[in-house]
Amino acid sequence: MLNLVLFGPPGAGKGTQSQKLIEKFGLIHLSTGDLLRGEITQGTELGLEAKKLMDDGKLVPDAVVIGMISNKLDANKDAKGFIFDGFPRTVAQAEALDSLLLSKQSAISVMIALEVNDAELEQRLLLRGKSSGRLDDANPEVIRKRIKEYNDKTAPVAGFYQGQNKYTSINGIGSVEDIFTSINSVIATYK
Ligand code: B4P
Repeated sequence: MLNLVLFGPPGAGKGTQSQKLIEKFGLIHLSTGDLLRGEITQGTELGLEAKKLMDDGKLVPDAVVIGMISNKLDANKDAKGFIFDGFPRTVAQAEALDSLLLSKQSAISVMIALEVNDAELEQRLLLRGKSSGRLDDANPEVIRKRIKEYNDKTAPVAGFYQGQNKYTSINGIGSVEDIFTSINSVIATYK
């Protein structure tokens, strides 16, 4: 089973590269951001709670996202593998993911981190905000708060996978195709 964690700050290109990886490897794409936005669109109680936090650039509680991922793993028992996009975002989420996969006799194959500087992130997200309608992409102050949340709570997750010798970082600046080629080179060494 090929289980990839795509890692990086908001706007690093995780969602963009995930789309290409799904096509190539036939993996199931699990994006906690997309799942949360789906709850918001449906107007569920969970979605209403999550929206307040997301619009303010904050992370949603661990228990909420871990529960969503657990349900999706159960619903896709025959998958060839998964791309975890935007999850895990805290060390507690990474530990929970390991336990969930272990209970299914599986494990993360590799974490691939996309390295992009803050100025480029801000520019990309503001650009996306013009067409996406996402409130968290529209305001530079909220974008900076998201990057701070990433540095405070999410960046330590890299150390978690480094400890398991499963961490690789690549340059996330350049054309989408060139970055995809770099990701494929990493995957080739873990397949
Ligand atoms: P996400 O939906 O995960 O949003 P993101 O990090 O902003 O998106 P992503 O990184 O995938 O976007 P991409 O770079 O592809 O999270 C949103 C919010 O949900 C979080 O702030 C949090 O509140 C909540 N949340 C989600 N998961 C959570 C969790 N596990 N725990 C707690 N809370 C959670 O794209 C960005 C832009 O860059 C696009 O416009 C794209 O076209 C562009 N781009 C991509 N590659 C490029 C390149 N090479 N060059 C130029 N532009 C590029």
